[in-house]
Amino acid sequence: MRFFNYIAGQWLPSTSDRWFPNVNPADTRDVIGEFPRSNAEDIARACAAARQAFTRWSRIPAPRRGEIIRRAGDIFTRRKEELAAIMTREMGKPLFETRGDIQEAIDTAYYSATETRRLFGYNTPSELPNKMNLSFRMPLGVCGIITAWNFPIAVPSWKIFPALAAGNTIVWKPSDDAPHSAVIFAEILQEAGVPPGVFNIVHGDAEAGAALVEHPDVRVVAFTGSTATGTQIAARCGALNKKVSLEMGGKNAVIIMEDADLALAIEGVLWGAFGTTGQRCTATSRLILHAPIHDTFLGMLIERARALTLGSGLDEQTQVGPVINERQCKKILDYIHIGQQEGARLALGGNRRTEGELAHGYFIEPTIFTDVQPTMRIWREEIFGPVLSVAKAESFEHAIALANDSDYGLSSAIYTRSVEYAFAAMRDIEAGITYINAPTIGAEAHMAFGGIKNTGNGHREGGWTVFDIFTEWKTVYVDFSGRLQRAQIDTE
Ligand code: UN1
Repeated sequence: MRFFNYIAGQWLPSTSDRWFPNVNPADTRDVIGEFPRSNAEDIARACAAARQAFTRWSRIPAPRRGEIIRRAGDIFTRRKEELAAIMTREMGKPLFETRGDIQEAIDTAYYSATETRRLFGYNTPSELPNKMNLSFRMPLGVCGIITAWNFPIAVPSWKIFPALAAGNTIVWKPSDDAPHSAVIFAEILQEAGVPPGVFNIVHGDAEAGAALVEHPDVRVVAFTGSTATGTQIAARCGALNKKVSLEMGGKNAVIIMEDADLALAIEGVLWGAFGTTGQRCTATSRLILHAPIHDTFLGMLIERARALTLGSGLDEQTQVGPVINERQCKKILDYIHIGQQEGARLALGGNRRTEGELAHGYFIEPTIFTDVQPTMRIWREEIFGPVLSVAKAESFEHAIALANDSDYGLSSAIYTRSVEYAFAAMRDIEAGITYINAPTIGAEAHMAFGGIKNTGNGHREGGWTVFDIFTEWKTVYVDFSGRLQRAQIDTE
């Protein structure tokens, strides 16, 4: 079956007439369909449609746009089960997770719809008499959106709904590992009443992504993906004077102190490290254990991680699905090899699993390395797979220092019953997000989401902060004095 780009409200093939297959990572015999491998010409068509649609869309009263977005939330709710199965089939994570992914988009739709009544500007006294100073938010125009496959609906929704709410139009290049979910996104927006041209999808790989970044009509690029790609995009956007918002890698640490509720912490670490098969930018990939509980906790953790059920995400029993593709599978196995060579101790897992049905997919066992030193690559580099590196901390200060010894700064967590440790950690951990007695994953739609250091470039999606990405400020001076008043000069 062939799927198409969505441009100006129509389903169109690429002018390249090239296609890429979309394959189920749990069973590569299962080919979902072929999608257009689009080029710069397709991008130009989509941008033209988005540019043309902008004037009308941006002038619709924001709360009316909000009604359309709210309707999209309703349709996502209605199509949740069907869409969850589509997502799981193309990107692997278990159904209970894809349902959650869609719920995050529903929450974001309702949140964004509500914010259309609160796109506040501000006013302030003028320094001159009979003059009023106002500021309000303006949409930018065409937004270029480029996303990853691990949250095929939620993460795009963090960008798409607020961008639309603010009055922008969109060209979206979804991941080529999750293009079918994007097709459903378009169907839903179409049914909700988003006019043709306001929202466009161009499928493809880096060629289409690069063309989108370059296109002169695109005023802001919002990207979620690897730090390597994001950094290149930022460089181009810098040269082209475009606004750019980046959500990139993570190497998220959890600290478990000796006074923690260990049973609770085990649940948090298992979910943080092996949920979504470790393929989240917020995944727990570093575990810092306070020395007094190091051995006990590790024993408990290994026992529980060993019992996790691997399999197709379409099977309701499955706890850990496949990794996304051959390339990632190889990369993760390479890192496991690197960890062993570096001298870390492989305490659990480490292998690709190929018995029975698993032979047809990309399954890697939950893997735990202990005795990891902060200089090791497995401690420093984002692996994006089910691999957890464990280090021992002699004290609270040591734990914080280990957590902060990272080039990334997205999510973090501490398990403790101490008010002193908890509040010091909130202040001292260098990350965009810190959880107290909860895993590193679990962002909510109405809270700012993003990270510091190599994780981002200072922007925050989620919450009202996302409107800083998708709007520009207009400053207005209204002089009703009836005479020329020169600022800074006519001060008497
Ligand atoms: C991501 O991995 O790109 O809090 C986003 C979480 C999810 C979002 C993850 N709600 O982990």
